[in-house]
Amino acid sequence: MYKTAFNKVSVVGLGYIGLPTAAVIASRGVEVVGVDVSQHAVDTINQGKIHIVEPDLDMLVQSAVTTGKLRATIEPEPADVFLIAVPTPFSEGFKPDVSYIETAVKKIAPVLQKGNLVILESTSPVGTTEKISEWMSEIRADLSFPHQNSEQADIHVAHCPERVLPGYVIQELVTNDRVIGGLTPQCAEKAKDLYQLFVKANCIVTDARTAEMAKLTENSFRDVNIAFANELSIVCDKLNINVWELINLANRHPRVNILKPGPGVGGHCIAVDPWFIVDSCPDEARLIRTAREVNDSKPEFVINKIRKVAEAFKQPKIALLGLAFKADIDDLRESPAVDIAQKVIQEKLGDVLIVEPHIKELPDKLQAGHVKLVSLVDSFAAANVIVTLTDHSAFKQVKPSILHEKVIIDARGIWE
Ligand code: SAJ
Repeated sequence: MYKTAFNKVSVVGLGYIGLPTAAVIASRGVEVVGVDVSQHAVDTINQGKIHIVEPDLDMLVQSAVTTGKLRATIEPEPADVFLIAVPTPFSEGFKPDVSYIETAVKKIAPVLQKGNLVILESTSPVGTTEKISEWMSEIRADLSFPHQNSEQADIHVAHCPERVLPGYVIQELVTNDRVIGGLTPQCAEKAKDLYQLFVKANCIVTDARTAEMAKLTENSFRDVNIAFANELSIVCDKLNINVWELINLANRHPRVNILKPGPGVGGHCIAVDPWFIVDSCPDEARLIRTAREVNDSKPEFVINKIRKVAEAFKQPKIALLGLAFKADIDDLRESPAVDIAQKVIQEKLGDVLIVEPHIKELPDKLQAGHVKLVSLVDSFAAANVIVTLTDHSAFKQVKPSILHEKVIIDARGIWE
């Protein structure tokens, strides 16, 4: 058991970040109340089960619920800390949509009490933490907030962006350093006390705007580097050079470390967050915008390859290997592989065999007469064209001798 000034923590948003965070805090002996708009999520968690897929999360939630340290509700209730972990997608024209944050903040405002700490974990455009302080003050004129009253405020407000990698969330929640940005230095120190309950790595304090930008920078750095690899793959295709061999060779230089080209960048973070910087500084963030455009153009490049290859067959049978947005997970959200499959199906480029070992049924948008979800073995038995869209470990086991009998579009470089 840990000694702490926080007796009760409320986690608002029980998704991929909120639920693991709630369970980890509860595992440290603190009472945690999770709040979510989904009755299904709330009911599932209260039964000690989980509604999302993440290794080891089921055991952690089950134990936290069984010991009475974690429960979920629809309506917020008073607590010492409110930790907001709701989605921040983009809307029309790649504009950040902070409406989930605004709704969450306006829901907790009525139950706030003097001395409370409010932490925003959602990835957010610069300036959002100041805004949540303002939104709360509009509803609670009886309390003072850090944007008005600096260090003397009744409520403390900080931003501590989540940085965990899907598939490794439970481990990274504890082992990753945390950047904690307060609206005032005292806000940051208070938030640091909370994270030190469960983070074994460094908790580094800064101001809220820098913390917001740090998170956007991390994902933009990755996006720009993947875009470099993707652009190289397009250049090499034109110059008739094997990009995988090229990258291997270039990476032998002690200061070169090129990432992997692929069919595009998926998921709900790296393909989204750079737009938040572009939206704030459209004239300045030129490289960041171009990287997004390069990565977003990659699915069409792969579809073009499939079109060309399919034309050569009387009866093209196209096996698409992988739908998930990255290796060894079941997450199909914002996956370029799904977009590519959808286009191949819509354009009726041939019979389509989809191999995705992590799902049992095809998503609705990929259901069509000439499409089947099959095993890897069956796909190789039937298809004349094989396209790799996700680098699942299972696909790496294919014997090279079988590959010679097929036309291969290895967009992930699995067999290179
Ligand atoms: N990808 C490539 N080539 C590569 C690496 C990745 O094409 O060399 C593709 C993947 O296939 C995938 C996409 O990029 O489609 C993103 O995958 P990822 O593994 O790079 O990242 P995410 O989106 O799963 O998680 C990222 C992480 N951020 C960084 O690594 C900087 C994670 O730490 C963040 O917490 C997460 O975003 C988030 O929630 O923001």
